[in-house]
Amino acid sequence: MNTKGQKKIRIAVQKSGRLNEDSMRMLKECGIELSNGMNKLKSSALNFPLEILFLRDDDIPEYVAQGVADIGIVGENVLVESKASVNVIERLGYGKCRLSIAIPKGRRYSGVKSLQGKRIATTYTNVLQEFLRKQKVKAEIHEISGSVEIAPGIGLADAICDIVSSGSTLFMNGLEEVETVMKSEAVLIGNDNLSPGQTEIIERLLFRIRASRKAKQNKYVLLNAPNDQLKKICKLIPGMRSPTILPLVEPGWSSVHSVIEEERFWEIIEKLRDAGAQGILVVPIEKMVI
Ligand code: PRT
Ligand code: ZN
Repeated sequence: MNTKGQKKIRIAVQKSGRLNEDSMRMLKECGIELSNGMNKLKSSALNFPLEILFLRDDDIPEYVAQGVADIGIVGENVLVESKASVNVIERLGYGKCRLSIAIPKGRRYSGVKSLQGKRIATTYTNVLQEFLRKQKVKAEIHEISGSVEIAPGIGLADAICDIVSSGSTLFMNGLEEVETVMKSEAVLIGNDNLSPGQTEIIERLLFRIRASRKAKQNKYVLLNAPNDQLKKICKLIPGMRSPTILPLVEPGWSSVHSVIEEERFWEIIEKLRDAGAQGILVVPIEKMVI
């Protein structure tokens, strides 16, 4: 399908499943309002040149490659398995999981060579094949489409290669993770034949996605500091450019405002307290444009 010159982009999103909710939340955080419910096959944005196609995740890479959709959101595991010719535009930071090989608990395992000649059940035959080739291991790959974790228990395979996130599915099926084949998260993919008009719309969307993600990774912090400690405190919270310092009515004290990274939150708060900061307030940030 030729989408060149269009002043609108079509994004493919998983219709239902693990990536649907987070993907729709991300679009909402980008200020995108939809014209109808999500039970339809497609939906148009009311305030952005965007149309959403709701599809099964396995179909998304190929539909984007063919230009049925211009961009799409899919797990990297599905993308790599599909071998579709698309570009990864942005890693989105949700839907994190790993594709791992697991064997029945207690079975002897002394490295990847232990898989030589074994039967491995998986939905991800391409990814597994490539992994085994790189490891120079020859094993029998059994393609099954669902409930991979029960394959060893019913004698269908010696090992499995499947998606793991918390590990509880493996645990409940008496399996033990022995190799990580790939790590995965949701990615925004794009057709490699987009018009300048479409690229511009995607850039606008990306700007919003990044601002929302950045906001989540940071917190706004306000605190009171004795003036003789200001230098030390400002060093701990340098912020986007530099912190804001406002004098308090009480002599010898100032209010300091800045931004800190969520990841280093506790470490920084402890150091701020040690440096004499008081009345520390930490506030979520809605959007962050640098
Ligand atoms: O219907 P459709 O084909 O669109 O969806 P699907 O059923 O094929 O996929 P879905 O919705 O299960 O997953 C979509 C994507 O979410 C995957 O391709 C991954 O990129 C990502 N993802 C993140 C996961 C998981 N976490 C996950 N835990 N996909 C699947 N699982 C399953 C896994 O297959 C196993 O059965 O959850 C189980 C393991 O989870 P834990 O927490 O017990 O380890
Ligand atoms: Zn699927």
